[in-house]
Amino acid sequence: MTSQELMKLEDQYGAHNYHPLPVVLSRGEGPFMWDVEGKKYFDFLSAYSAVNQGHCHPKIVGAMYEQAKTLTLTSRAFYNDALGPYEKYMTEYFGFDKVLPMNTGAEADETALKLCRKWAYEKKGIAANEAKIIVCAENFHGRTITIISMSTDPDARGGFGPYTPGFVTIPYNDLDALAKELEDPNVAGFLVEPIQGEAGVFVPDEGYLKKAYEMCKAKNVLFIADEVQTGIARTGKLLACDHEGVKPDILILGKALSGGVFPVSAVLANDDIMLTIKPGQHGSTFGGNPIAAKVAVAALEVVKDEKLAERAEYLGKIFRDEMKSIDSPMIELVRGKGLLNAVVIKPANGKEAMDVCLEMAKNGVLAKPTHEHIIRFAPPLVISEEQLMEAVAIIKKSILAFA
Ligand code: IF1
Repeated sequence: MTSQELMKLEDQYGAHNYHPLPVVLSRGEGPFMWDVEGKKYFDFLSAYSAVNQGHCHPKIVGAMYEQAKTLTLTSRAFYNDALGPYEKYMTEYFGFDKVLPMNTGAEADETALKLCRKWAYEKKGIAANEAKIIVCAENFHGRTITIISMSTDPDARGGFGPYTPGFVTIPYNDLDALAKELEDPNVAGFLVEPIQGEAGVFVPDEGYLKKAYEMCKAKNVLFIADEVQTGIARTGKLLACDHEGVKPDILILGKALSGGVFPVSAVLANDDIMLTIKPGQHGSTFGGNPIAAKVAVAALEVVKDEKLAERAEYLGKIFRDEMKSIDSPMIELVRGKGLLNAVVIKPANGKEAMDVCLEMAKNGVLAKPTHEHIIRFAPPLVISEEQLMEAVAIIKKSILAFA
């Protein structure tokens, strides 16, 4: 079938909850994807940072294939022989006592919220149903009812009420606002993205995370980091929190934990927090399944073996310098960390970010606008310097096409 026919099928039979770029992809390898007509593209979205290890990484896909032939799912009603070794590997890798395996990022965020509340009642001594969790404006943590209850985005939350109570919203990157809310003894946790992804790759001031962490500690409040998008080497360190030497009380991971081959998410914490959830109080049919366990170990090994954090750090600097050097009035601002970057586009001659993305797609680079005027650039971290420069040339050419 042609791209046109396939897009028509989605339009006719699929819910209209997305507005994709008109490109129909059928194959991926490393930093590249191909459409059904055989046109080759650089992937500069990486499935929102799920494919950090590159498309169809042979080691990760191999692990999945081997396990899929052997045992796929037992549920947690029984033990399986892949989960324990994964949990040991995972906790040692990130330096926590325990891991709770889930599937999607939203589920892992929900898990972290439940864990925080349980800890609040059992350890902090907050009265039943009084616990509050501080969240940031413009956050993105997923799509469930509770998570959209924490959102300030009218598209994400509008029309889906009534909302889950128990959240307090403060502006991102605002320590004074945090200090004020931390005065409330019923506050149990502070949930934060180390860099706000959906908000347009908003990087907070240097020292923000460190100071916020210390302020939480002083008030016996859990610092909960949503590293679903920023984690696993994307920003130039294994975790974005590592840039400031912060070790969260609760760490949330997803996306690239599987290299994008399979939904795998996780929540990490130490025993004093994690063991407040007892058997029967939380779980999931698929969480901790043997395929996920094997895939996640392989995906994390690739991150270390191929030094993806170091690559992201090095290539990110080059990328931002190249973007800043483009001589076009459309480039308003370039920001990011590692290979999680954004270019803020100033509309010119009636052309805006979406037009730039369509022009880039035509020329062989796939990226997506967010918030109308921001383009996110986040290639797989396995991209070589030479390939990056090739893509940079395409991006430049596409932006200059509107000069
Ligand atoms: C979509 C955005 C990115 C996340 C953080 C949890 C989740 C996400 C920090 C939930 C998910 C996604 C989901 C995707 C688009 C995307 C996104 F633009 F919406 F904000 F990446 F920037 N925490 N982010 O970024 O994980 O349940 O989806 O596995 O289409 O909704 P999930």
